[in-house]
Amino acid sequence: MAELVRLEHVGDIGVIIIDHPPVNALSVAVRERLVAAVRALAQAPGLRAGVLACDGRTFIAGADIREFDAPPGGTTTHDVCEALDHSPKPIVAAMFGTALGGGLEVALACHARVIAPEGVVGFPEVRIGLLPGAGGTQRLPRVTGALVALEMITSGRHVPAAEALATGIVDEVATDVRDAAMIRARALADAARLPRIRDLPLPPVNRAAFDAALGAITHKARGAVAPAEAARCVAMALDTDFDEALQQEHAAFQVLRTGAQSKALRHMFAADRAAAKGRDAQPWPVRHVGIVGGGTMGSGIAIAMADAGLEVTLVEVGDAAMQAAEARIRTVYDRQAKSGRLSAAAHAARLAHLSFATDVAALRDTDLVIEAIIENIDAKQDVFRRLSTVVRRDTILASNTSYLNIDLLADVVDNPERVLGLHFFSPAHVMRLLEIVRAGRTAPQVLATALALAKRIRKQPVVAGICDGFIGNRIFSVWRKQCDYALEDGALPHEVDAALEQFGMAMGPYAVGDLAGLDIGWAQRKRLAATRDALERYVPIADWICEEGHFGQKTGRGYYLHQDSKRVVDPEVTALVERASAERGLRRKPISAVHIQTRVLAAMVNEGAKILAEGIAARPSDIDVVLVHGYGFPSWRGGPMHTADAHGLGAILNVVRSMFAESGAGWQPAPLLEELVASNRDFASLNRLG
Ligand code: T1G
Repeated sequence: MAELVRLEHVGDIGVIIIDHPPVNALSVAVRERLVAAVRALAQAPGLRAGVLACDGRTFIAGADIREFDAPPGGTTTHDVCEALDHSPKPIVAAMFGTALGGGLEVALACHARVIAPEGVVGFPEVRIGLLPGAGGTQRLPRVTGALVALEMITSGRHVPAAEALATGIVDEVATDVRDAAMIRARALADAARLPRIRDLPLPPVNRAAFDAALGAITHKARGAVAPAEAARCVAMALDTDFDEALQQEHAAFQVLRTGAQSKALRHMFAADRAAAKGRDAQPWPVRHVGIVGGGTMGSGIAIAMADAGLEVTLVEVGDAAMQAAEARIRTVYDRQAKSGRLSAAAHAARLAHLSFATDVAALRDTDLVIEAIIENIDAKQDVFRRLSTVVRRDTILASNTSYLNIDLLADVVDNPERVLGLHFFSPAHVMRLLEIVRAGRTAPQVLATALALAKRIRKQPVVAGICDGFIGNRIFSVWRKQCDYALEDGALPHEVDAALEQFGMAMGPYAVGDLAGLDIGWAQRKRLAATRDALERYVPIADWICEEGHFGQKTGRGYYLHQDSKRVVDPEVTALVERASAERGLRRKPISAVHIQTRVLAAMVNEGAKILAEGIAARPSDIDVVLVHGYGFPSWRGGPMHTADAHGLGAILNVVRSMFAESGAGWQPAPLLEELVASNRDFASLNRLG
């Protein structure tokens, strides 16, 4: 096995090289060897200076996340920074790829930094519920200023090389970073200079701006604790001795590392990657994507594909619809260009990837076609029939349907193995979740191709089996019922929304419904009316609102009155809610936020257990990924299945049993949930098997 860390003599420069694939993460073993290499460099008579470099695809991408569950021990990243701080010879970091977290902290403890043009730096720790725990909150402000450091550390964002140079994080951008770093190291040795960031005075701070930024962080964090803790540490740079501040930063890091939120966010880090893992099959190349249907979804999908540099041909029925689709897409790109998010060159490149047609014959040489027309199985089957006479036999045919049976589409084409579902979430060029729906005959290579495409278009994929609503919409339709029951029992829409926003959701279900349009759900309920279990408790409030022609924001009224882009309580809806209670013979009583939160969670988990037992989802963490990336479930809780484990499955099962006693049909406890409780296991034990 290649050496994890080696010291190479290149003339009078010692090049310390880390080789720890895949991302040169700082494991304990790497850290130990890194300290030894820094000391060996110091003692090597023929070496005047050093370079810290990495083999492989990136400079150090941070501490090894897999070690955070183990008790701390061994050489820490702080020890590495201390060794660099005390090096008698200048050491220059040669950065490229993603120099993140502990990797950036180590680089900041070097005497200078060179980065490759496509390299990025950043402190993403808050995204896994942590904070930079090896001096990042104290060194970064000394080069960028406290306000810039506060934003970078509490947002966790990646900072491109040019910005890193402009803010003083790096000293040089160079194509051959190792070479440039050696030149810079030799120059420091010649000048007998050992510049250390810890010795720099903090640049002047606009206290009012800093305090205002501090105040905004907690609100933006929506229940996540790490950003505020990280901010508190950055604030120490203003008035606390460096070494004292390092002690306090390290203590704060340890508290977060062992806390529930970081455990949940580290679970999500692993869950996202498990869901995206390809199977053994080799993916096919995808260069040219066809899209049938240029409405909101089709246009959004076209943008997502063009953003990834794919050729896109969008087909609509007739010139008017085609031009409307083109205008819809151009509007998005023009807005991005106007806001500065898209350069003129990138704007032009994206539009150059897009072509529009009114005949599916234009899709002849596509590698994949995604149908995104109305949610009507007959219309979709027609499209698939026509496509299979036009495209190659190995062109993958996908439907963006959110609940229809993909097998019925595979039935009407030759070579049904190439058919699957690609369920995007609106707006498709923004929302990260992509449900890849595996049909009964979908070939492994087709599934592998979809997973590879998801990574390319920066989507978070989850493979789902076929059922009504796949994973996300099926669970959404179930826990929404618990919210409707709460309305009949005594709550009002804004109270239910407030309870779930307090739980950490971005928006409550009634506010989301008004935003997305209530007519979509209404059409679906009417579609399912004939098959609905007559014994199921059915709440008619949403139907009553829709029967008034109130579909939410787009009509100015839904669950709320929408005035000047504000949501206000609608007394007529309150009257409808009270009427529903009366017609069910219920005496309304106050419903607590905890009651609503617990019922919603139990409903999600119980349906999730049924989905697992039916093989619709491969593992519980896939369900967490769907709810977090597609439905606003707070990531710092780790998704419903992880939250249930933390809650205790026995307690969840008791709530499900009381829901079944109260509301009957549809609320039977899932056998898998009962089995896990009986055998004292949790959903995490199933993730390890998945
Ligand atoms: N530790 C261990 N493994 C890691 C890792 C890490 N930090 N980062 C990535 N991997 C694995 C990942 O699990 C996957 O493995 C493979 O690398 C490719 O990752 C001390 C406390 C670097 C931008 O938070 O953001 O430093 O599944 O699929 O899309 O104060 O990975 O193939 O077996 O994501 O090209 C701070 C987290 C840690 C960076 C690459 N650092 N990683 O993205 O590939 S805390 C982070 C990422 C810290 C200090 C603090 C991304 C990436 P496998 P990938 P990618």
